Amino acid sequence: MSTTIEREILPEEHPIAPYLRMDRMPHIWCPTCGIGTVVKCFASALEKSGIDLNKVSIVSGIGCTGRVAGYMKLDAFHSTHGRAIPFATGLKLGRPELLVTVFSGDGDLAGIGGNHFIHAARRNMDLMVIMVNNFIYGMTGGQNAPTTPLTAKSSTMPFGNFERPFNLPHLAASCGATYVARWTCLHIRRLTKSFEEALKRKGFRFIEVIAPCSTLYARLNRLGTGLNLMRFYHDNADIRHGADTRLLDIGYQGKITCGKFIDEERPTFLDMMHEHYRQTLGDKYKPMPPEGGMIHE
Ligand SMILES: Cc1ncc(C[n+]2csc(CCOP(=O)(O)OP(=O)(O)O)c2C)c(N)n1
Ligand code: SF4
Ligand SMILES: [Mg+2]
Repeated sequence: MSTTIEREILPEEHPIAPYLRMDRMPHIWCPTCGIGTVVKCFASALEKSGIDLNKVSIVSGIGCTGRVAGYMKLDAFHSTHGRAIPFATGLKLGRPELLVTVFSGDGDLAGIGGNHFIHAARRNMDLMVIMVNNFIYGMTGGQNAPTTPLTAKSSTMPFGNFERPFNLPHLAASCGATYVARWTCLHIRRLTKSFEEALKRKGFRFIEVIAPCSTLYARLNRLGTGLNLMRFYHDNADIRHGADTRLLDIGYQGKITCGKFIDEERPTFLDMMHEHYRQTLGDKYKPMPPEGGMIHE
């Protein structure tokens, strides 16, 4: 006799339903895709942090991951491909009291949006950037991304990739990011804790999450389903906090070094700007909008 308890789960019963636009469900993601897991961890971190959700906004670019902004019940902006960071930068400068998060894919943030990424890190722009790295352009058919590991197959590199991929934690750290971490979708508790930590910090915080794209990356490389990739993460993820970011390259089906690599304080773009104008203009400097103050209250 089956012991399964069958009952209807109402949308409002789901623990993260209050953080989602349930009227947009069902979502577009494939079975065993990793993006939903990252959303769950982010929602849990928001809940645990106790932050006023009216002060949190989320900006995405385009892609399967880019859909996140449309599904989260926050002030959300689904911007154009590669432009999540400049959009978020404008938002932060115009409304400095907001906690601005960016949630997008590896192609969006490191491919077409790569230039914006490096400059936001260089400026220590006060943004929390979550990148779902599935090693491929998922939404558009599995094209090679700047993260595709050497020799891995993609739809545009059917005989295997021969371009050297980015080591993104190293790119972010060497450009000036003040918080840098990497996890996989399997590390749900550590990832949630990292999100919580980053939500409470200032400056350019970058969290890379290695996630399965079961439909394209896994299929083109005959790696099985998302579950097989989760097993792979289990056997091959190596947690090394504070590891030298130069050593974090990811080879095809190789070890994935995870952990928190950078956590340091440095004045943000806005701190630097206010200080500079205060020094050069003295009393004539009237910050607009008021530093840290509410514009509409
Ligand atoms: C200017 C522009 N160029 C190209 C595209 C097509 N496009 C949409 S999503 C995407 C890739 C998304 O890849 P990634 O950011 O890794 O997201 P994923 O789907 O893997 O989550 C591309 C090339 C577009 N929408 N706009
Ligand atoms: S194509 Fe890949 S990244 Fe996009 S929803 Fe499907 S599994 Fe996820
Ligand atoms: Mg991708």
